[in-house]
Amino acid sequence: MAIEIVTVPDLGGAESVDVIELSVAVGDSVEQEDSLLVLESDKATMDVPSPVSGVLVKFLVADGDTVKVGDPIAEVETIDSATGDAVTIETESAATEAPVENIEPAAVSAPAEAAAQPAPSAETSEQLILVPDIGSDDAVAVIEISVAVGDSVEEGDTLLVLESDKATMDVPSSHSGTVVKIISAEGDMLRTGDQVAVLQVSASYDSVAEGTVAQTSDAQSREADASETPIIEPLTAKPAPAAKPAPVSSNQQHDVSSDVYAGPAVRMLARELGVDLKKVSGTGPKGRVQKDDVNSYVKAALAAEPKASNGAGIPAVPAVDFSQFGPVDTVAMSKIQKLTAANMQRNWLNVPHVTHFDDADITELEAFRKSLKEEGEKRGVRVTPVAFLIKALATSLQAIPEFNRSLASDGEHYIQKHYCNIGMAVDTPRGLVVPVIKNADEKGIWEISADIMRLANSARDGKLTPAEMQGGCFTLSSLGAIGGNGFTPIVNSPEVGILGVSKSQIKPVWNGAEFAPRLMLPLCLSYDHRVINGGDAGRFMTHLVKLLSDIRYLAL
Ligand code: CAO
Repeated sequence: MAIEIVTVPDLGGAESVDVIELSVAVGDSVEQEDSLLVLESDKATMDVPSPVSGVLVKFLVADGDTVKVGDPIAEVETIDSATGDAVTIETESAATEAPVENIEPAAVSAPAEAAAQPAPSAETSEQLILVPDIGSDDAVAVIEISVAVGDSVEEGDTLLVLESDKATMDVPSSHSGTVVKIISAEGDMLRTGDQVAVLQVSASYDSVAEGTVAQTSDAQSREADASETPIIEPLTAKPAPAAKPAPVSSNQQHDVSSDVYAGPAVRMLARELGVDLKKVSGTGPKGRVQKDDVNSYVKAALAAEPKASNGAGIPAVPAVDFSQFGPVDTVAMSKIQKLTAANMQRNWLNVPHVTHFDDADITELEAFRKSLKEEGEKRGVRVTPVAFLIKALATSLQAIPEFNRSLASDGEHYIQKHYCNIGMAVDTPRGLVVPVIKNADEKGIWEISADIMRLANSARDGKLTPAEMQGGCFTLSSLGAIGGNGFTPIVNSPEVGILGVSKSQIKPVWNGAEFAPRLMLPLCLSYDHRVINGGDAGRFMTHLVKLLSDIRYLAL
């Protein structure tokens, strides 16, 4: 008898690791490099492969144990490499005591051939696979059926996966063969000994491997539905090593698309992360999927996500390495800038925008505004065109209440507001913020001007309270002090309109008799075309222009 003691290999610097999975059962035949168990450190998992082909005699560790380099972890009885004969191990199993002379000559002399290409006339029998000892009397749920009827499976391949409150476990096939019936379904609650599946197995293989146990052979009459045929209870003893067919090629092992070679810990991780294990390439022995494979898959998926979609199936702008063209810095965006970016994109994608343009003649307004300068200094208030714009907007919202609405979330109603708060975009070093001038319809120019100064200063000092930025009905974005002929502002949804204001300029305006120099203020009204139609927008803009061009109307 030749027993190989398997020890913990070099752990790559880790002092100790945990045993997180026993990948085979005592008595199982293993090929050289087959994973015996899985170890896990803080950083990685690793399979411990069998150094030899043979039969697992015993584990010297248990799931959950902590081990270090050189610790003995398993005993594997080797196969005589010169003859291919198994070195019989001492167990209580009748099957494992089967004398070598009971073995079919072909299986002994050319096991690989026998396994890979069974004789066409070989008889087959059915093998019922039961739930192994799950260490508890409680029923556990079937969370995954890992094979389909017609699939070829190798002994040890996972047929289905069970999950209790505490752990998941693979139910391995105790035989090699073809799945002819799956008895359990996903969601079933199973106990030790419950029926799982029926395999069609080679009778010659079984007569050798299982020795003393009778099998029903009916290869000629076998139909896919095994329910019509007697089912043979599985053997408890494991096949003698020599009787195990030589392993099929790795392609054959993985020619079944539904066959995922992964342990319970990996399956649990995949489920937690919502990963379909069939899409993960295994880098472990024989393509076994390991935790690192699942993690790499998730990382790759996350990295690829922006390329695939930008929220509405829109292709994202490709990333560019600008440093190839010249020196660059990567600067972190402020919280406000990130929020603004997200809001702008959301509003741009959600709102069908239309922008309506007009000019208001503010020659008289400016003359009046300038006349307020002295009194403003006494009051400590500076009056700019923005105060008149806010007052004119509030008045226009009352005249054309369609602009004081929001679309209800059901998309089938709108909310008509009976209050009038005007948001004012303020340019600050940290980014764009929009404080709200409350009840602007009830305030005069002095009060509105005081609000503008207070809120603009708070905004620039980063001292706005959330309440000062809430409740807006409509937004004003004034770039008049900066410049420009016009722009198309983005609606600050769920508001339905925003007024962009550009720099006023003296322009020649035809008065019916001649061109007269007038101070013209460019106005740009963007609106949500789901709520506002072009007629509403035209009426709103005309009303606004009238108020600004003749501020006496503001007093009415
Ligand atoms: N045309 C010409 N001059 C204008 C003007 C216009 N449309 N609007 C304002 N001005 C003048 C003012 O009269 C003032 O000049 P005086 O002192 O000689 O009277 C000067 O520009 C400076 O104004 P201000 O910016 O200090 O104050 P304001 O009331 O005009 O604007 C505020 C306040 C908060 C709206 C402004 O400072 C601001 O931040 N604007 C940027 C808004 C923005 O970023 N919008 C884009 C948002 S993204 O869509």
